[in-house]
Amino acid sequence: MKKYNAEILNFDGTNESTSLSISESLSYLESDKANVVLLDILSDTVAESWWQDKNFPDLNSHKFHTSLRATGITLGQLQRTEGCNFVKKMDQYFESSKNLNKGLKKTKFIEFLSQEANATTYKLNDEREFMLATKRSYPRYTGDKPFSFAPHCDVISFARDPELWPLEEPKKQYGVFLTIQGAVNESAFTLWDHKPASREELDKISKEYEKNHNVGILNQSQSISVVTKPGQLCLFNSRALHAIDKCESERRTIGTFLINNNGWKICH
Ligand SMILES: O=C(O)CCC(=O)C(=O)O
Repeated sequence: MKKYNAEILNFDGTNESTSLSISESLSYLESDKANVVLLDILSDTVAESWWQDKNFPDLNSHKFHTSLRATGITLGQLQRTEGCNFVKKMDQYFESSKNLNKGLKKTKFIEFLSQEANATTYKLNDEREFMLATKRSYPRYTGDKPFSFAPHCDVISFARDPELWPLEEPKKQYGVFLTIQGAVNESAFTLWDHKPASREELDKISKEYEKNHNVGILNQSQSISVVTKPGQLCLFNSRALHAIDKCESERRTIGTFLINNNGWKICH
């Protein structure tokens, strides 16, 4: 497997420059030998061409994270749905994934992860596959909150309606995003050493942030803040809280999640 210039970052402040493949990077994360891995996989011009790929759908405003635009319905949106709306929303999600994945499978980003992580599409059953990836755009943010993407975590089992949610907790889940363009103010990606235990805790943290523009527990947690460069792939444990600093000009990324469930599976 191809190796890339790599930076390993840890909550205790230790960093190491080395060279790693995607599979090795995932193993480092799984064994807690790394908390964040950065890989220089592309030049900025090639990264831009991956963004321009016609197989991605158009960007839309994000329903819950309003200072973010993304392509397609994401699992996070589905996880917030409760009660009688849930079945309808789930049907919509899987219908849209089925349609969008036809194109997404042909994107360079998904071809790359499929080959280099030996990853396949995560499926609920033969009929229902999870969406593969999104493009994300953070437009210039002029509000008074510190983040363009508020502190959150991505855990496939964290649904608000656990009775209806069809997924058990998988063993591991990692976020993977490719930076296409940074913001002028060098807004960073921050990962905190705090993993909410439940959806309820995550919702409480989100409410606290909305109210106070600050989250108490994060002030006491170790963290890693990094300004990712165009063409750089960032891999991290998405169960830990993470956020994107306020962007004073547009920032763009392409990303998804990898789940270790008898081999790496892609879902978003
Ligand atoms: O794509 C990004 O900029 C941020 C990644 C992130 O926060 C996520 O994937 O949950």
